[in-house]
Amino acid sequence: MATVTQKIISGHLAEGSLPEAGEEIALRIDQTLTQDATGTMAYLEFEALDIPRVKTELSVSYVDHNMLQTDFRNADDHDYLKSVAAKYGILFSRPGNGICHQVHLERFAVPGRTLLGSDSHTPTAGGVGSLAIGAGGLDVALAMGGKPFTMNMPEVVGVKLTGKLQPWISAKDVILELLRILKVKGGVGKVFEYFGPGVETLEVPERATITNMGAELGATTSVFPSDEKTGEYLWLQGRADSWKELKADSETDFSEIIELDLSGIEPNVARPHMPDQVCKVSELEGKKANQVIVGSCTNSSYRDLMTVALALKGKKVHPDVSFCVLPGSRQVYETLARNGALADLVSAGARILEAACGPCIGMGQAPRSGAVTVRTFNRNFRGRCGTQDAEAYLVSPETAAAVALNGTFSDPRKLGGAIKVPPEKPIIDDSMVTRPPEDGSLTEIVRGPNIAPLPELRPVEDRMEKEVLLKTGDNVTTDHIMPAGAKILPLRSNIPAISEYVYVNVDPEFPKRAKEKGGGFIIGGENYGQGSSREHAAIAPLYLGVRTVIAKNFARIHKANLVNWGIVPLEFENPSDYDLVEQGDVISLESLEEGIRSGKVKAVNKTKGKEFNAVCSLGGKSKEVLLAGGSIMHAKSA
Ligand code: MIC
Ligand code: SF4
Repeated sequence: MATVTQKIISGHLAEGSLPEAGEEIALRIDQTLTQDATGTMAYLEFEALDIPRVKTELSVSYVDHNMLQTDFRNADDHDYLKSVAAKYGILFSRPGNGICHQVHLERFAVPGRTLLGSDSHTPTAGGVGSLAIGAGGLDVALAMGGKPFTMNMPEVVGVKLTGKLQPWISAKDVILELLRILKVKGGVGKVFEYFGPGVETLEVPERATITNMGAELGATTSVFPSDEKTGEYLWLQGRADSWKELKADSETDFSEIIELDLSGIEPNVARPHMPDQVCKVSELEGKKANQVIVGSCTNSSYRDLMTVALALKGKKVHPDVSFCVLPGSRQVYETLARNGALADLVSAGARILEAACGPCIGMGQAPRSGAVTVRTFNRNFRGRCGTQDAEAYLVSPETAAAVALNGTFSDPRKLGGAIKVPPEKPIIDDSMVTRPPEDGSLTEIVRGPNIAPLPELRPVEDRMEKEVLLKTGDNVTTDHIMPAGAKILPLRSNIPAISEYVYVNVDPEFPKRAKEKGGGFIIGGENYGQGSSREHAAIAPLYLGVRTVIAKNFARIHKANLVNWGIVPLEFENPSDYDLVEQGDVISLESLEEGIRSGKVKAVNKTKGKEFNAVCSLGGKSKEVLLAGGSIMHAKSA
């Protein structure tokens, strides 16, 4: 008797049997995906491992983030990725083919298989019953090399769906409802597995919207069962052979059950500047909006864009609104183009962008200063849209259509008769996925001048005495630590250059101070490092000399990234000791090696003359990796 999650995990354990939640496990990985913004690092790391060809069933390298070609940098990186893919046996999804998660769901995700992706929204593939997990690039590089992925056995929370969504309400409203209840750290250490009679009322793209944004709960992943709807979706994609049925045996296998009646859900919106600041759209009725954007890996499926096209057909968007649409994949783009829906969107006044992440990661379409921007995306952290003082709101495609038409927040149910978009046979054309040659060994890797070598790595020092360079509050995101956007993203393959932007929107002096002081500590609150999987939020601070972060607790992927790069993640044993430390204090840690092994480190605040204990809560394998100075050092010493 087991849940879908437990079944997939037990079938993929590299050793032993299913342990208790919280214990370290090693999971065999069937598929990997990378995207360009994390991929350049992941492949530089893969090259460093010196393995001739990937050992996975399938590895795909996508180009979807760094798509603005304002100078040579991004284009050079694309060519680097293309050549690496050919050399090592990786499929290369060319720029223009779409957002990694949308394309992977359509073309490659398989029920019951494991997928590790260097992007936090990899769980999108959970929409077809794949166990899909986001990780740092180094973990993905190791998985491509055939190494199992180390993580803690998650608790499996069952989300029991009953009822049926009302017209004009959609999957985005469901996941926003969960975020309202559970908040951005409500899912740490958990997998959310959906079950119950409501499941069959949701099509795969809707399920994928929900699993995608489970990342915002901090969850390890989210997964739906694989049922007839999954079979139908895969059949429409010409992949009926990939289907197999997969469901939980009984409700009693879940560690906890959350019940959600779909019939009672209303249009929701996440207010600035966190995805869990959720209220009902009706509470904001009449508030003026300057920009509306439909797209991102959360809401860019054929179903979503078709819904918007039908809602806008024959109408015009409000003249005060800049309205943009980004299809999630070339498949969605072409299908809409051929069935006329694209013409309806253009005629309504939409600015159509290419199939990519685009404005979701601040790559263009930054709104005007002080703007209210309404997006179907998954993250609304301050400044992520490219405008520091803009207010970003997250909504469903239905609500986005209503706001675009009215120029103000308005309940989509007022748009009139219900719209239903049944699944349709899409245009299938994989010609923008380049397959690697049988033997890539002679392929020459193309390296532009923007590609810099990896920083120097060394084992953890036994004694550290340094200043606190920065003290942050709770829920600090990796967008705070290592911002993205059109100016900074092109530096992803150049650590010395990108390190100049660490914490720049929080404290512009941070990089200079860190260098002047020869490195130091960062003190964090709860859920430190939530959000994206970008390992640059570990590597760039490391380059500036940050070798220990002491926080109340950490988000999963960021903590793993710190360990992978030999940065010590410590947690205050007594959370109130956080108050004992201020920026500028000198902290000393003695006998760190022994402390990491035993799990407890004694810290002395020399400035305040106070002592406190810090916990190093890591499994045995992770401790070894950390002490060696990170995964690359560990792999080399093996
Ligand atoms: C994001 O949505 O923040 C990103 C950009 O896709 C990141 C990856 C990255 O920083 O490259 C993510 O979600 O992991
Ligand atoms: Fe791209 Fe945005 Fe999805 Fe990240 S959240 S993968 S930036 S579309």
